[in-house]
Amino acid sequence: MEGEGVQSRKMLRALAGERVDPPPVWLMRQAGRYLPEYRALRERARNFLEFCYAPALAAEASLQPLRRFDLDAAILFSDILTVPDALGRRVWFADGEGPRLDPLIAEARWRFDEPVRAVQRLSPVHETVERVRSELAVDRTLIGFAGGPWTVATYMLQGEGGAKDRARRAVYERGDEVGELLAALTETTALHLAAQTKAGADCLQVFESWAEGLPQALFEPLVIAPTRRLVSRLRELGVQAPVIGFPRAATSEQIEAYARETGVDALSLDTAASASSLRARIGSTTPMQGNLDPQLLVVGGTPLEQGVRQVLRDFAGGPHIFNLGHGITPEAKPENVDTLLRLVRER
Ligand code: 1CP
Repeated sequence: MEGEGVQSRKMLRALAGERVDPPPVWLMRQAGRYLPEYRALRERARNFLEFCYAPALAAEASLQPLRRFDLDAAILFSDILTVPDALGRRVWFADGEGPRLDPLIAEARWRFDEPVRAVQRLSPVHETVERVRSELAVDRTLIGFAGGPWTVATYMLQGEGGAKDRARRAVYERGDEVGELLAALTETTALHLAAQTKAGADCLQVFESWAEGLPQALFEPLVIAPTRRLVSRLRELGVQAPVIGFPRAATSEQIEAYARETGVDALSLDTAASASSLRARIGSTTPMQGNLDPQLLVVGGTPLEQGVRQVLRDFAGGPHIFNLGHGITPEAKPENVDTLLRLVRER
């Protein structure tokens, strides 16, 4: 029926190639510390991973931004580092320092569990998806996600985010083992994403947050090939949901190759990328998401207004999902999100 059911999910229409006007909007890290209600909820779990594995709390965190703002989509509340945890690696979140893991590169023999067993451990995350879908309005899209294999591998290899120097060194020094790690991550991630769609996720985003700084010779084996395998494995598993790829801070040549060769259905662009010049390279039909500077949600005012208009102009050549170029920061002001929504939708 017109206006009801799945057809009314604007983000899915944009992902199917429709130029929806005004574009659907969601914001990376829309659930998070900039919201006082998130900070209160977060205190109810002993640590961050426990929070991610508590379906009632995680579902509430996913829904909080939609209770406050008229966003077109909810994103599962979880983290990309649940996958290494499920693979049996130790993961913890030091307050104010970001994630930490026991680094594989310090070990003579790399051990991690079987993908099928790992994904069973992620069942609380899949239950969160089910809970969010059951509470989410029928016209809102639900996004499932995981980290890209290389991005998650960098955390597993060197034990933290930031500079990937030691992870890259491992690629040169222990290439076969890195290949096995990427294969295990690709399979686990495919099973994890398939379970999310089975639980009710409408579309999927693959966060390749550490696609940056790779030499040309490594982008293909570390980013493109594992992503292509991930997407084809998803299709083999019967998953039809569209997949958005986010190759953050890759060069425009690399983003173009990623768009052409991995099989992703849509591209999420980071803050520095230019939608109009990428459109000139890869055509007007690929849905593109992005890419307002998250700092503008801290600053607000005229710079925010100019930034929103600039993004709308830059993405006007094809299907667009309005988003940030990277996650919201804890300093963002919630009232600036209201302003952003008003600016995107006013005509
Ligand atoms: O309690 C807290 O506020 C801890 C901060 C936090 C939050 C809110 C972390 C730790 N993870 C999350 C949730 C999260 N992580 C979501 C939830 C859904 C939403 O968007 O609202 C998502 C999609 C992620 C994905 C994620 N985690 C990425 C990819 C996106 C990106 O930012 O590039 C990455 C790289 C991570 C690792 C991670 N987990 C947490 C932090 C602070 C980080 C990044 C730190 C780093 O290594 O630089």
